[in-house]
Amino acid sequence: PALPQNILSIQSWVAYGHVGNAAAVFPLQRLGFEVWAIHTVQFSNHTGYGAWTGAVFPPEQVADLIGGIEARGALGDCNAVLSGYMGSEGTVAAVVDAVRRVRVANPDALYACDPVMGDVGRGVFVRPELPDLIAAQAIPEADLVTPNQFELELLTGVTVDTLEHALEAARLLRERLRPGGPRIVVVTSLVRSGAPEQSIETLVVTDGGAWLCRTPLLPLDPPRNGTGDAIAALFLGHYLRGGDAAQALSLSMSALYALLQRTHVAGTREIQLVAAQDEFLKPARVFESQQVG
Ligand code: PXL
Repeated sequence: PALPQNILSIQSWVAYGHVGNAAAVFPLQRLGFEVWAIHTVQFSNHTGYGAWTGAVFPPEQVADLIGGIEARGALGDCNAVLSGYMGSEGTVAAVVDAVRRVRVANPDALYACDPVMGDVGRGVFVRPELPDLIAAQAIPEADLVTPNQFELELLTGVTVDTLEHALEAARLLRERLRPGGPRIVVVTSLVRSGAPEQSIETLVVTDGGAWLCRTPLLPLDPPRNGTGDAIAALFLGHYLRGGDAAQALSLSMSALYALLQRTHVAGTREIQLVAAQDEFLKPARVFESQQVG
């Protein structure tokens, strides 16, 4: 049997609950990947609670840990790098440097960048200098980006209220991803005119076309922290497993729906990442992707 693929995931860590690496590592492992997790912070819990303890690690630590993996001769075995919320300027630079070092060892390694900046309800929730830095430094190295609707608007300047505008903006963003890579844009939490009530959509745009996957909107209030981190991990994992973006969209959104449904029924503040694990690989209820471009 083939060895598992390896994913370097550079994200936050929380002891209690599930955001960042604590939302990404387990789903990826459950999909059969080896995950090399580098934690940019270690907090007691996610910041959605308004209070937490713990520490932000110095960004230089990322390069130090990459150096250690490199010294094991393993960097060439890295199939993909995944990054999420980046708390500071130094973290953006450290992640981009890590991607470059991985690509020296394995030019085929993918970089999946979740450009975490904000969302429709809350506006920009990262430090004000981060959106421009992510746009200038991380996006041009990325092969796969997973902005939500708000982040897509911020990155492109296009107001996204229809499917046509979402497609236009996603195609503009696609052009800014790494030349020579697969250039995949995944737009999450899409709410637009013309869509059925009480639904939420995810849009994928590739060089081979565009696909939409619609799932029922669950009344989760507040929206659960870590949802976006789980989406990025599930999409990357299913994409690396099958190499087909439309299929990865359907499977990852079906898995995500199962996870959020379980969370809704449980009524917990944290996503039910462990309890929903049987749904990650082969979700019981499959929402199909439909081609829209
Ligand atoms: O989900 C993104 C995220 C990452 N890291 C930390 C967070 C959150 C969201 O709440 O608190 C520390």
